[in-house]
Amino acid sequence: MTSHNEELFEQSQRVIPGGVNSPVRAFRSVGGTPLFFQRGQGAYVWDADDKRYIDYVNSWGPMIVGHCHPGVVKAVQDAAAQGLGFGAPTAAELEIAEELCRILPALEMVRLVSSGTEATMTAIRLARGYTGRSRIIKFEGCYHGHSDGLLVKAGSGALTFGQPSSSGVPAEIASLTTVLDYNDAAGLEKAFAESGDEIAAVIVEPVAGNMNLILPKREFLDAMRRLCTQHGAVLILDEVMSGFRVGLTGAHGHYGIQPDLLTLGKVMGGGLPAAAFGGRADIMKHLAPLGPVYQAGTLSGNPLAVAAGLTTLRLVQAAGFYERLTKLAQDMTEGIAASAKRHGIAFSAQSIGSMFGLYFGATVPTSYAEIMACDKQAFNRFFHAMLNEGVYLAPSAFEAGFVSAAHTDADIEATIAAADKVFAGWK
Ligand code: KE4
Repeated sequence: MTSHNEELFEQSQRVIPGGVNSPVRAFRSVGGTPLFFQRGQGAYVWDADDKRYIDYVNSWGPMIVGHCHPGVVKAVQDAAAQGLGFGAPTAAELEIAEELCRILPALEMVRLVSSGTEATMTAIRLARGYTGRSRIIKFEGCYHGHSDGLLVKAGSGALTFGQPSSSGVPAEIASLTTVLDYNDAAGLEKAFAESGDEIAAVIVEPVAGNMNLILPKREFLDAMRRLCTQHGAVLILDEVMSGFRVGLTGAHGHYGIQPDLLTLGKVMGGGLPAAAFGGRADIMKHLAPLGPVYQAGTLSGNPLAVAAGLTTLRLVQAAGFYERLTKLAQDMTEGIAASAKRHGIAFSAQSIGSMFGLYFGATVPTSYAEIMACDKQAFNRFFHAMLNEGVYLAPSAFEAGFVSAAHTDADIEATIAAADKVFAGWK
């Protein structure tokens, strides 16, 4: 019998390029037919054939309290009853801005936008406007959304397609972006030694999640902070994914590194389109209408997205919230890795807070090159085998995974059991 996913995908491809509204959803990297989800509840999602999966994608990070959390749904419904959008300031936008600045000491001021791409694109423009310089530094495998200057050796969907740089990005734009190796402090020192006075900003995922999960080395983060300060460059920490996922104060709080600008998204919108950028007030005051750096957005601060985000931000501050998610992610990665070891399969895994990485390679990767040396085909085989067992992992070897507060110990045990069954039949 034809799957309804297949029918929907076949029809979607006639009117939507690739049948999807974001490339990584197309399953091109792992093969097969993408799943069309009809509903989510807690830790679970159901596809068009009404098959249930334990969800470790969490809509790519936002669903940290689980799908359809009653408090989030009610907040959105209550906001909707008052109006879907005004294009004017609302008290709720003030409330979420104050909450963000209270939770994250890196934020003296903050502005809301509707996507992580907008947040990072604007942070780069702001850094250029503030410094009067044009060059930016990013790191291979890091993904910061799809603005032109950042689609240069990007991660996530761009990396997944093996086309790290996008066509349509003028060479003149790409030439202003220097791409270095993640965790290579010496490379960063060299770049600043050569052209430190030209560098407007360094943008980095302080915990990388778009080439799979890569943790930063201490000397890498320290060099970045020291060199940006020394040369007057703006340090932008892109925590669109890691923010509120590594812990309440993100990767910058976990590692104790102070950015000049910070970008946020995903969790802070609770699944709806809300993102933000912020940081030092002396830089943020260069933004229109105060200063000469322009940025705008019809939907910025949308009341429904703010309601979902603010409710989520309150829920994640519950006592023990992150301790529990950290343990769930640790138990799962340790359980799956132990199973792979029992079955003699070259596999490793790690987690930080509610994020995790699964790798078909004997040791946990610490760089883009080590990620690329992992067995992608083995991951793809594992992905589909786990899907058959009712476990939905990210449909790409180049993505981090996520647990939510709705996942239970039983879900983790079921996931480990599914992996053990898959590994038992691996040879
Ligand atoms: P959006 O424009 O997709 O809201 O955010 C872009 C972005 C910026 N910075 C980081 C660190 C990000 O992870 C992202 C988006 N992440 C991907 C998943 N790896 C979004 C999924 C997709 O592209 O469909």
